[in-house]
Amino acid sequence: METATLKKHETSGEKSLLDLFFENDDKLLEMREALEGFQKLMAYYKCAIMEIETKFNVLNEQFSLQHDRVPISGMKSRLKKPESIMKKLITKNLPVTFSSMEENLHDIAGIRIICSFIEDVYTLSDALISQDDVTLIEVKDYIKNPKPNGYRSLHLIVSVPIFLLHEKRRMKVEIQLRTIAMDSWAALEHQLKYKKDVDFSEEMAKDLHLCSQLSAELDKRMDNLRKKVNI
Ligand code: 0O2
Repeated sequence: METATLKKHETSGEKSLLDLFFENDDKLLEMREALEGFQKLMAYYKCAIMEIETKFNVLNEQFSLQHDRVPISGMKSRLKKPESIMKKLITKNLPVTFSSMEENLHDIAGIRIICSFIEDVYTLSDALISQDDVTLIEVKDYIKNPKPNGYRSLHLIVSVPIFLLHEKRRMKVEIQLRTIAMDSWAALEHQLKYKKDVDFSEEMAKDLHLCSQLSAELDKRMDNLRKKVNI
């Protein structure tokens, strides 16, 4: 199988990637250093995600001991893809460098916390930002002030220390806290929005907005019930 692939490659006249690399040793070295630098930076962001995840797991555990229920119904994390990082820097007319990535992009590491009730969103965010190693950089409260399309969530940008073998670094993480209802709306809206061959009419946008209002009503009523059963 390998021989067949090699033969095809040889006869096509296409240059081997290895030949391209070794044509210019300096370039190869630069490329390798850049790749290693990128992988290292992404590993630091991954560590920051782990730190924040641990903090939320601890809060979830402690809350469950006090209230006999868990405030976190789900947690998802992701590292932004290299092509999305590049696209964002270029679109914002920013230098495409590692320092520019760290300085200007706040959502390379992202965590989404799905909460049971609306009050849990604020309980957890208050508990997190009051921790003395967490620095709050920015808050966007799209629950109190939803986006015009109806999007609701609480966004926090924080920095958190990660402890490496010989150094301590602060890394930024974007945290999105939302209820199950907010998450369902956002997931469906995302699917509808990214169906590129469908024109999103004004009427459909209105409908989507109405769905967001209904989901806000659902959150409110559920939270009222929670208060009544006192959990
Ligand atoms: P992904 O793949 O989720 O990361 P900024 O990042 O600050 O330059 P912006 O729009 O001011 O841009 O940031 P904001 O408002 O904090 O929103 C960033 C993220 O929130 C988005 O990430 C989405 O995850 C989510 N979000 C914001 N608005 C909407 C919305 O209308 N619908 C849905 N479904 N999600 C939304 P990315 O970068 O888009 O992508």
